[in-house]
Amino acid sequence: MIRDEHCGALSQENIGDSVTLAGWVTNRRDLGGLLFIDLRDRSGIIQLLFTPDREELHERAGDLNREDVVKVEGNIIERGEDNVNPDLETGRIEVEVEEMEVLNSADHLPFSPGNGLEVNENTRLKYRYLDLRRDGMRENIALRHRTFKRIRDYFDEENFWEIETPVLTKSTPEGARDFLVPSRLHHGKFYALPQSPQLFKQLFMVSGFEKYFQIVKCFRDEDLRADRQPEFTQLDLEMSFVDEEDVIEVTEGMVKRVFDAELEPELELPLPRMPYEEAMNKYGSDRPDLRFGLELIDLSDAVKDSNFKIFSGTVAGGDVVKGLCLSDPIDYNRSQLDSLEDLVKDGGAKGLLWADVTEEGLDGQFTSHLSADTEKAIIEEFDAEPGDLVFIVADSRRTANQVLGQLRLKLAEDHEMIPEDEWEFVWVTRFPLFGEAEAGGVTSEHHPFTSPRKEDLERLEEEPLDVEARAYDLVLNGIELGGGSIRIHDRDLQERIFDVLGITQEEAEEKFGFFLEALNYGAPPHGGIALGLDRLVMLLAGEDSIRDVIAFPKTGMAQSPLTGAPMEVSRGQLEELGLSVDGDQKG
Ligand code: AMO
Repeated sequence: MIRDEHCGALSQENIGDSVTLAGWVTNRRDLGGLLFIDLRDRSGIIQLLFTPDREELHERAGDLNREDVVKVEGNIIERGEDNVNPDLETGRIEVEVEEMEVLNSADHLPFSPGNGLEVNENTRLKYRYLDLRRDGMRENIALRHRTFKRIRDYFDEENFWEIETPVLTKSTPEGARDFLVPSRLHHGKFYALPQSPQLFKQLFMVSGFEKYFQIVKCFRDEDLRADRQPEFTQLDLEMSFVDEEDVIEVTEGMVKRVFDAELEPELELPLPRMPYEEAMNKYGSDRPDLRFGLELIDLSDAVKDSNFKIFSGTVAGGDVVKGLCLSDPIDYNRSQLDSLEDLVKDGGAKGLLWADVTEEGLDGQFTSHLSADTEKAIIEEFDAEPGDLVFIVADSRRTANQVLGQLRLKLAEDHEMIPEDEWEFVWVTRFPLFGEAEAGGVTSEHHPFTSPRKEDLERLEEEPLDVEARAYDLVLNGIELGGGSIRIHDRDLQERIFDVLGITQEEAEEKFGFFLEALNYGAPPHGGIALGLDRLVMLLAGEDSIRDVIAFPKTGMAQSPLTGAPMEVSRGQLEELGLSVDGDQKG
């Protein structure tokens, strides 16, 4: 062994010990001949002391550069009372160095890990291995490791088996584009990288494995955001002979294990639940952030007879008038209010009305059109006080909820209403099975293998939008952590669902024939869930982006500044694959 101790593991108990350490030169201070160097390894930092009486050693230490890799031998001594560093775990001791060997010297670095945060993210990602030397990143990666370990231990105790599923596979419909891999042996054919192991885990249930889990990479070619990466990690699980409650219970146990190990206070189970419809109506989102109120208020009843046509006409047409009431509003100027209106217009709403609440009633551009009674009814419905600011949207229920949901988040941010260090979990339940597809017809809210509620089976074809799914999503602080469902285990029902989705029998056969056939050979009732582990660790770490908890993430443009991926390939490689690419190729 090159060393016999780790820097961060030493304490006053080691005073008098002679130790051999190895690590990186972090800081150097020259105090009138006494030379101090902070030596860092993964476990932490310890101060090295070079005294001038060891002249040659002292001189060599003076020549060290930041991030040089060195090995030192010396004795642990107590620091003088004046030299104690309370910010450092090892701040009461130091190593009086007797020998030093430079194991490798470092060139001038593109940035120093110590101030990595001031560097732009592209540079950090290009030199990610240096960025990972930062305390914050190292802690995040360590937290990720601890969390994965706890999850594995938990599911092992719960009798689950971790089983891998193929990465070169066939498309699984999770609503994103597939990443494709061309086949060399079969020109013109492609593997798809899995968007999730959905069908394979269901096949495990047909195999009789009963309880499966996997920490697994998934791949989705979709627009990236702070909480989305093209490759990300799921905790995927599936169970046989279960209903919703069983899956929810085992998931909650895992979440509790993981959170209690890192955070206070202890998580109380069961976690709260909210039907989808309530989430949409009150918060305008199926992933409501419950750390603050600011609920959406339905004014339709209060304004249905108003002489203001925008209100009465909207309600008469079957649409809704809804709004938000803000207490202690900041002093928005006109252009800020206009940009709030742009926000809701970008979301598809026709417009946004706003008014101040005064002792006399409402005061806004549109309020001269309102009778005193309507004003009073609106104020009552909002439970508003003088000084409040109200925002109102008249639109289809879907649009009104959606844009007010976005406005709610924006107003909460502007007013710093979102407390940090609060953990508001909620299971969103009773999802619709289908939503309206943009191109007409319906599309799956989750995925097409989700089971409808038994009671709704007879209206599957006639009123698909009213069919409820046996699905549940786990939401934390407004972020969707995971989603799952009880599945269809009956081939006829699965085919009916494909039919409602407009997937022809031939298409279904071509895409999922292998799976449909499996349903013929004794498929047990089953269900499961998948959680986004990058998101879970991001929340535990208090970060805003999953990039900060992934060792080598992609940029928002799905590129790796480190490796240069994606990259062009040689003509030879393309030919082998039977492919050609438009435009110039490197030869
Ligand atoms: P779903 O598509 O909801 O369900 O995915 C489960 C969870 O995975 C996370 N997630 C992502 N994280 C980072 N980047 C992404 N691009 C990304 N996409 C999804 C989210 C999400 O809640 N097979 C089903 C699960 C099931 O039914 O069992 C599935 O994949 O946290």
